Amino acid sequence: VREWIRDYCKRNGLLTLSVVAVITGCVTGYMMRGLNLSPQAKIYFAFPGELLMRMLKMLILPLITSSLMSGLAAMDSKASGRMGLLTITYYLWTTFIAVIVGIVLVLIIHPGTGTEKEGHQGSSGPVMTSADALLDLIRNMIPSNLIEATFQQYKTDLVPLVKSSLKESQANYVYIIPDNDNPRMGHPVFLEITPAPEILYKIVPGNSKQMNVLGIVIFSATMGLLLGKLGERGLPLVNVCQCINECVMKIINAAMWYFPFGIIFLVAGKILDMHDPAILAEKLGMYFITVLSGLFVHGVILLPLFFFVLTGKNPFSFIRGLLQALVIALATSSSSATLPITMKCLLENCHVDRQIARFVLPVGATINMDGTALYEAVAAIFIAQVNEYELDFGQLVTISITATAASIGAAGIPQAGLVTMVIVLTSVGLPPDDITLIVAIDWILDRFRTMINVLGDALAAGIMAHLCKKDFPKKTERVRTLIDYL
Ligand code: DAS
Repeated sequence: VREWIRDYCKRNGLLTLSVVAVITGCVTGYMMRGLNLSPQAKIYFAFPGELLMRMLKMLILPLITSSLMSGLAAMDSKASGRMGLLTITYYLWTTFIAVIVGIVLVLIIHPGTGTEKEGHQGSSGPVMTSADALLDLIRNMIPSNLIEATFQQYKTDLVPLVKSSLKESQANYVYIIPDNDNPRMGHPVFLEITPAPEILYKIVPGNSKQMNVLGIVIFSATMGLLLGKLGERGLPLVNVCQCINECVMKIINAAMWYFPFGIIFLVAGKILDMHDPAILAEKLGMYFITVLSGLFVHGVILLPLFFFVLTGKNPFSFIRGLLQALVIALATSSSSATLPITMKCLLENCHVDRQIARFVLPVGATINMDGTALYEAVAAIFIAQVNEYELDFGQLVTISITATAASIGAAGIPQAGLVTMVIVLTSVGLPPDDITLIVAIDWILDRFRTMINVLGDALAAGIMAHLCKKDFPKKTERVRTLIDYL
């Protein structure tokens, strides 16, 4: 028995602790809601969880740049070019399939009928149009400052300023764009002001320069490919990147023992902030079920099916090796922040080729978001149904394309998918401020769609590792078949 316990703790100790931590966080959060803590006390209580998020975010820039630069430089350009094409094709294909699943389900379940919009007024603030969002998406591909580009914790000093200016307008939700140098393109955030006795507020970071991990990926991938072409001359920098990559993975191993502790406070802090569940159940129950069932169909049926068809291996034994990453994705609702753990699970539990994991994962964490694409399509059609606005077939096609594009632009940070949804809504003439109908429960759905995002990236790495093994030439026929298939 002692042997078994020791072996179990070695293999699944951290995972078990993390799952127990999520459950403990939920229970603690619900139990503490009765204490009616002050906003300040809530911030202090959630502090260990904030440390966890900062630890993970600290690792993203070194991990993405060192993985991509050393991974791509070490590959011969023909192989990495073909693998890149295969990976991008697969990502686009699975994201589009996720959107179709979402559209079919929301048209069958029809959650938006009979949902009156009582107590919902449009926002009175400036609204970011889809053109703004699209421009912001392209802008994010060329980061003006790589270091600043990764993450910025949103400053909460904005809220007192906004609260004072909001009382007279009494708008339920307001878009605030506090960025002075470029007000229309800066940092749109959603402030959720519920007409409760005291004002409850939540800041959802907008789609803006603090989120262009996409730019870092493009920069690092380009550098990696160019380094590979330099041959001998590029080796010193490739070695530096490999050393950084190894060190980052060691830091992750050390930091991981803090995660269960941080998860408890991260989850409990979110539950403390949550609105009265009764309000949610009354308005958005069916919508919530529609999104979750779409994510289930895509994540538990379709993605494993693709994995089995393309590799011939059992997808669920592969997924078992990813459980730690999926729990972190659930706890942090950030696929970029989960990236270090996903990388560790792929290399150590799933034994995916390091070179392939280093390329497929960082690219996937920024542009491959099946869960987000599905969610944005469902949310847009739900909002149309609430507005009794009949969408024709052409508009459904538009939604499927814009939801795919918007998910590519969404960064892997909490509730980023909520912001890029502006593109989807305005593409079919829906009022973007109707996002406010779903903001209240977005933070819960965000966790589940982030899990599917992470799962999609990791399964893609497993598929590419199978198809793009070292003996490339022998697999050419197989690769050809896959591209035809996709
Ligand atoms: N939370 C995002 C992620 O990290 C997904 C989203 O916001 O839709 O993948």
